[in-house]
Amino acid sequence: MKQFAKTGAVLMMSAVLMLTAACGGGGSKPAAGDAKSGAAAETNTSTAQKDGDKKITMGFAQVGAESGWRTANTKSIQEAAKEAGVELKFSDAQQKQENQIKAIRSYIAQKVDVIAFSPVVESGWETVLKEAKDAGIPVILTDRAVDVKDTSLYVSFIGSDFVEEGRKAGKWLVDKAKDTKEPMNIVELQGTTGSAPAIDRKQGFEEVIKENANLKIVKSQTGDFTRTKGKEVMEAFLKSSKSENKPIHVVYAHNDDMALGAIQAIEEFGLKPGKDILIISVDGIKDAFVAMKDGKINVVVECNPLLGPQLMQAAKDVVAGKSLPKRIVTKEGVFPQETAEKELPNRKY
Ligand code: GZL
Repeated sequence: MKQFAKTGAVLMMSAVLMLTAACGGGGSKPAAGDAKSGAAAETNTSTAQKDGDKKITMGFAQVGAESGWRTANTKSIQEAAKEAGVELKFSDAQQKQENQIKAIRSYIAQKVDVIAFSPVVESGWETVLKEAKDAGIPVILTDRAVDVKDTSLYVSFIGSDFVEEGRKAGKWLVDKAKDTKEPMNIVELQGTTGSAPAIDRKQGFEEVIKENANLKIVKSQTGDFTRTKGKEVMEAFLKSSKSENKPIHVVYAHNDDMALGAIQAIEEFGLKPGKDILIISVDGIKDAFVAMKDGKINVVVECNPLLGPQLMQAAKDVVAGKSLPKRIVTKEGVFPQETAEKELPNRKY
């Protein structure tokens, strides 16, 4: 996300109005990629011709299906494509960069009108993005950013400000700890190593908690954004906390799926999540709101996956030759435990 600190051209768009349009018909779950050949399976969502416009063909290379957030993001993109009359070619890279690169190359070969993708990690994209540019195919980034010197390699980046999400998580904890003098040991479940959300959520959180010397990250490890790995890593944290006689007071999970895995580990260890150990999470999937209602998660920082309508509008604009802001930031909130019951019925993912 380093590049965006420089461009500065951030357009705050109210995502809620445009994004609620995304909810509607059912999108099919993408076929899982073929990990052996590395050729991620492609699914085509055919669409009816809309009011005489030339039908746009979009190639979308998705990260994978690693979390509830990702599933909602995929659904939003597929529903919005149908709604917008966009012919969608979709691939699931199973969280492997080489599969995303293969999918982008296949879209270039098929001469699609526009390519969009959520880069699984920040680096290693220059070559394939240059191939798309040389082929005259515009690229729109959604959800996660790339770290490239030449920002002309993509038209726009639509997604959250992950550093700000980390700051929001840190601010909640600093406020929670303001009246205690006791040290609070924090364990961090990081997202996918090298991914923009993992790098930036860590940066934002650390930037804020350094205000309070009692708040210390004592262990930090990737759980790759999945429940399974989140549980495994938390089990290891709990075991070493016992052997080192160093209590864990807070879990900061970079997404809800890892937080929910950590909750299982904490309960199996005989402790009460949300009470013996505070849980801070990011995303805002329904299961996290249920866990908050049950007192097991203390706060969730929202990260909105419903990017489909904004993406389709951006694709139409870029194919029509309109210029796009380099950075489109999605709006999102913070939900402490006490708001969960009231907010739960409003959750769309
Ligand atoms: C964030 C997105 C992250 C989510 C995770 O925009 O890239 O990836 O926080 C998902 O749940 O796996």
